[in-house]
Amino acid sequence: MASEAVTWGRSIVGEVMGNHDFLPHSSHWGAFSAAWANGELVIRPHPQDPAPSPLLDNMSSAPRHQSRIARPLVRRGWLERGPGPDPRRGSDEFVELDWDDALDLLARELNRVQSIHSANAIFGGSYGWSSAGRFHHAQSQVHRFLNCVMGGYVRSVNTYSSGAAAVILPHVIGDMQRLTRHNDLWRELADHSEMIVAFGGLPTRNSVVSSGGNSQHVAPGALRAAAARGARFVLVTPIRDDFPKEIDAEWLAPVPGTDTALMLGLAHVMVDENLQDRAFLERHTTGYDAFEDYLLGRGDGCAKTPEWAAAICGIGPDTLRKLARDMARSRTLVSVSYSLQRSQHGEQPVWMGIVLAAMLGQLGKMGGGYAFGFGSIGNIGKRPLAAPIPTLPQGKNSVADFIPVARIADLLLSPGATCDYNGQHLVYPDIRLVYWAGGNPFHHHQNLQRLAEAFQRPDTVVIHEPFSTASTRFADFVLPATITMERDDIGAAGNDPKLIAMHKLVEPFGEALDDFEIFKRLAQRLDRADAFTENRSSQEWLRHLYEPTRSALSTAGLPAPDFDTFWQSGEVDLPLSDKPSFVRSFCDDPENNPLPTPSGRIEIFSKTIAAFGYADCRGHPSWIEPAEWLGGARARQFPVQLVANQPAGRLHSQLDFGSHSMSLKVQGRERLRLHPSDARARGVRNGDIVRVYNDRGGCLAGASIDEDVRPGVAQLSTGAWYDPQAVEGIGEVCVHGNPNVLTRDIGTSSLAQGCSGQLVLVEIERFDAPPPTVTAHQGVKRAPLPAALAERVAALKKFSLK
Ligand code: PGD
Repeated sequence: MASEAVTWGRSIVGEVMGNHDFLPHSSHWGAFSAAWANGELVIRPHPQDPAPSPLLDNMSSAPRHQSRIARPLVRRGWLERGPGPDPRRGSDEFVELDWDDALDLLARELNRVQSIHSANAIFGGSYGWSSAGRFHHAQSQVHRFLNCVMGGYVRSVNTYSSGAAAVILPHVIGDMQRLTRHNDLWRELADHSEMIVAFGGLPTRNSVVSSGGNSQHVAPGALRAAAARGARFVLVTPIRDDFPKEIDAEWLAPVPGTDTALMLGLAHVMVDENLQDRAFLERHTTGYDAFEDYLLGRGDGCAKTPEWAAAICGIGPDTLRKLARDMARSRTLVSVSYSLQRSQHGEQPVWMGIVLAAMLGQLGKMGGGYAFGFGSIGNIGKRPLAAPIPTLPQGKNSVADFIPVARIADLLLSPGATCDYNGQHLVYPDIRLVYWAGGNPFHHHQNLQRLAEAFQRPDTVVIHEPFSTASTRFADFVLPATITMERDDIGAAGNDPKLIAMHKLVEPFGEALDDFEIFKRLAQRLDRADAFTENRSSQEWLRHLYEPTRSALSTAGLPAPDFDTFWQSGEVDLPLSDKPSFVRSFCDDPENNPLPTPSGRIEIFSKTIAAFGYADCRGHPSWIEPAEWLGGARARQFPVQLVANQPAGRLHSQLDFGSHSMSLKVQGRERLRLHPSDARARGVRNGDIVRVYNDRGGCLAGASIDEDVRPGVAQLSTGAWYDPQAVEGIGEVCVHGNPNVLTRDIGTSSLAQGCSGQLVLVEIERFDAPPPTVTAHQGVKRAPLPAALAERVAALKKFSLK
């Protein structure tokens, strides 16, 4: 073990603050140590983290926040009427039950659904980031429970983050995980790139976060090093701050959602001026000719000239010409962020970015080529590990049915309907029970009003949550879960060089239990405890999951401390792989290292995709007009393009009440940024409350006037806890500023059906009435169990489980 790690661990374990030890722990936004003192967590970032995240500040008040759930809650209407669709779900009151009663009722309901409708009627996709910690990872726990105890569940595939890319990339170049997680891009950028053209920017607000942990935030340092060496950054984004302010960069602000047209304009210049690398295209790609026919308008009579592109994207043709020439002259990295593909036809810019990099002939070269998701999440661009990290086995799912993750409302609303997906026709099963742990669908899904309707359809909805998020209001069973600080765990992530001993920092709130413990007690009631626990306690699981890592370290001849030593010292350094990326191996020797695509090459034209016959995703990248963009007819009614992107003050909706998150709000509401010209046209001043609306819904937000936003564009990040209230004169709006009341619930295309929540057309007006109080953080409505219902609970419990 590295000596620094030993020092850090020991000093933390030994250091006393008042009567409290500083103990190591980890989160998606950084490793830290903390002590629980005077009702607050006092937090110190990991000493080796060069740029700790301010998101750590959100955690201090979390353990005892008023939105914590102390006892199991069951919805009153469910207790009175039993399972079944119910329009009151979402607005009903909850009653408190003790754990035994709540779990007895739930075990009976699980048993009922499984025996009458089968495991195909249980939706356990349960999407969400939950918390760092490899054992208590809520999604893994719920999947394991449903597989080992219930015989399976209808699952979801892909993520809200990168659903479009995950499906298109394997057709074009290879698996997304391998492409994004097996490289050393931050170092290459610092040392080699001459020009970085970043479509969607390189937002450090996003790269602070990594699922599972991010003990070292390397992005700011790498960007500074590249800038100091003279690297040139060109940011193609409607919002200038998708990049650190202090580093010089050129800002091109296109009409949102038009990056593919812009890239086609660049490609046209390359052909026109013979700047493309024909030898690279010849040896490494397939289908270039068909694409060139489209580019030059040989088939459709429309050449994708810089003038054509400029009319769509709003960046002048001369600027495009110069940019294309400069890209061809320099060692250029074409970077495409996650955000670009989180909108209708989001597959296209991901694909077109690869084509551009291939035309430049720079794929596989140090500091050049193509990057996807670089800056969108912390561990992309960091070297992968050469040792396994602890992983909870999830068991075997015997149910074949699945949905692309963002089709949840369609699934619940339309059993029996079909959905195109990646060449398949999926049929939505009839879902009777929804089980969620570790996610907040009433933050993350699009068109929340439609989702509310969808959640009223199943017989029963179950959620495990530490906090009273909006999603808990739409459940029948709300089971209080611990937060990571209330339990021991192991922190690790695929591209992070440290395994962290996550020590319990504080006693659980109220009667909250770990997800594992809740599932164990349910499994006992269903006579499947052994299948779920394998007769291990949670402490025994930690030791068990640590062992493969220890053994791999030992085999590699590296320091491999036993579990107790690891636990006491606080961390272990993990080795990094120095294998070249598969793209570099392919580029160096394409004949011997073919890509995992049908042709073994980069597919500029994909016969497979063309054969699917989708109008919204053709055989080569193309510009397809989205339904909601500033150049379309709908913009006459709703003339502002809202960018609903990731928040700077928190991860998604997590710890929205935390001090850093709250410090970025305006009058306690989510900040909406808009250009001075748009504010002036609407009589909006800095700090005003505004109503943001379209024909789907509306929300209130706090205005912040800002030249860093393109005219005609506004930005309202996701994650403010959904707080719908009836407001006189305008009907129901989210008074807190959740943009997903506005977004459209459609897939990116028939190919990937990814989340398309990033862009939506809206109108904005000043809200002059007395502003309604934001209640989102106050906790769910609950009451003690009334006597009449206590009798009903007793009666329900008499039904045998068999
Ligand atoms: P989180 O806020 O991280 O959001 O959606 P996601 O559902 O992941 O929710 C995690 C929940 O888990 C929190 O409520 C937290 O309290 C709970 N939790 C934490 N630890 C535990 C635990 O140990 N046990 C249990 N049971 N619960 C726990 C994020 C999703 O939103 C994502 S990934 C993206 S990229 C999307 N982005 C956009 C977007 O760009 N634009 C729009 N309009 N919408 C989006 N939604 C998506």
